[in-house]
Amino acid sequence: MSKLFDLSGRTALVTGSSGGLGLVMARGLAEAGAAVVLNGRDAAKLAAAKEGFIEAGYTVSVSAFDVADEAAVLAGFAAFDEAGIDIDILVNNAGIQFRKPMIDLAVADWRRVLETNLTSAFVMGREAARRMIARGKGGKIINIGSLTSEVARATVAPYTAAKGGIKLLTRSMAAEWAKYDIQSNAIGPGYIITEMNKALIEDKAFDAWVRGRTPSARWGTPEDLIGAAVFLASPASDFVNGQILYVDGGMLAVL
Ligand code: GCO
Repeated sequence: MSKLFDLSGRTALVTGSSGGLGLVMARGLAEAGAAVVLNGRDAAKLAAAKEGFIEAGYTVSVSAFDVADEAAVLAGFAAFDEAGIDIDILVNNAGIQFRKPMIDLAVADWRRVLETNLTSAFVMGREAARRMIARGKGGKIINIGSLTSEVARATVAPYTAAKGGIKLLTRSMAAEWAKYDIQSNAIGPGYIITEMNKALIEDKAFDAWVRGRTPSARWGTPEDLIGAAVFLASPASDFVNGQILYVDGGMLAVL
């Protein structure tokens, strides 16, 4: 196998990985050889996810903390330091959705989405980069954007603002950390079949719109993201920095 996509000897932390896209990307990174650290808020769900990795023969550990809580993030990284766990690859995947017309939207809900989907990526990125820089061996940061990193959709303003922010946070990370051999990029998933999108998938009109609007004429699956995640985590992307790689069946490329 080509070494280009080989992640053996690396440790990857994937936030929000007790389920959904995070769990599938973590599995993909493990399959490419990485040791993975699963993260989420629910220790029981994490423990269940960990079992699956152990059964598959992967190297796995778990770390339960809320990425939107700075003190919890600092404690989480302090625990990694203590345990001698060096994060070489950080996937800032944790995210939430909250759909409401903007004229009815409360500031508390706006903040909750911005903090979980954008501020967390900054804080996690900062803590990971501080350590990558100190170790002097570079690293990989993969943020999760969205089609809404580029275009808006009614009822999801805070999510859209956060994902637009992810695009330029990713470039800011590249601007400041590329010289330390840290590559910061993002994946922009299109419409993917996940729990978060359940209401959209079950809405017949929306489902028909997605299939009609997407050149590939289908929803994406979480597995569709693995190739991009492995690429951006691996030596194959060592001169790629500040980009968003859209995995959207071509949706953003056409009207
Ligand atoms: C929405 C969805 C989003 C999209 C995704 C597209 O309400 O528009 O919940 O999560 O699925 O981000 O890239």
